[in-house]
Amino acid sequence: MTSVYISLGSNLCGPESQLSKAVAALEQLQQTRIERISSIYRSAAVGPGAQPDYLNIVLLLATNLSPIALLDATQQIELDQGRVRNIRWGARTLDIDLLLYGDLLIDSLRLTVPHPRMKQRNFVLYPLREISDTNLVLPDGSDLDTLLLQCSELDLIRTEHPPLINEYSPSG
Ligand code: A4P
Ligand code: MG
Repeated sequence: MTSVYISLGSNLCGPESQLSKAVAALEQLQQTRIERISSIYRSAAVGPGAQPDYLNIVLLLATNLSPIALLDATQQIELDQGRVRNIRWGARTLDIDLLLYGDLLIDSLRLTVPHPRMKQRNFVLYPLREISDTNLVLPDGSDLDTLLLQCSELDLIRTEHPPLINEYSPSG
């Protein structure tokens, strides 16, 4: 199985319940197991216009699905939860991004891995650090601890929400 990190974000229609529904759907994915799940982080929206704050989490999966099969599955979960694609970076019920797929570098029409914007985003890097045991090294040689030094934690709030699913919380 391959270790895959994904990020989930929501800023519409009850973000916390959107995230827990998505986690429940991911649990049902064939050939895939949820290994770790971060706390929920709140941050201001990066994107156009006035938007509600986002809630974000990062998950570690172990999967036998190919990258494209996993993208198909996660896009279906987005659609099932009422995701409408209109404005880039507009508000959304659910966004699932593939961050890292093992050590693969992917640059195809539908999929770029590592996710091209993950290195600048505190709402991705901090939860990623929370669920990784060691200093992760990305396929391009950059490492998570160095990326974190360059990425301000400002305005990122680790929330007190209970873990989405108890047995996946890193501490429990
Ligand atoms: N795609 C390519 N690579 C990937 C990948 N690694 N993972 C393609 C997932 N999808 C990938 O995505 C557009 C297309 O990207 C997909 O069809 C897929 O084939 P989308 O989800 O339809 O559109 P989008 O999310 O609006 O665009 P984009 O550029 O992916 O946005 P981001 O970078 O995902 O940013 N602010 C806060 N605080 N928290 C957030 O989570 N998220 C966004 C979305 C903006 N601002 C945010 C947050
Ligand atoms: Mg996206």
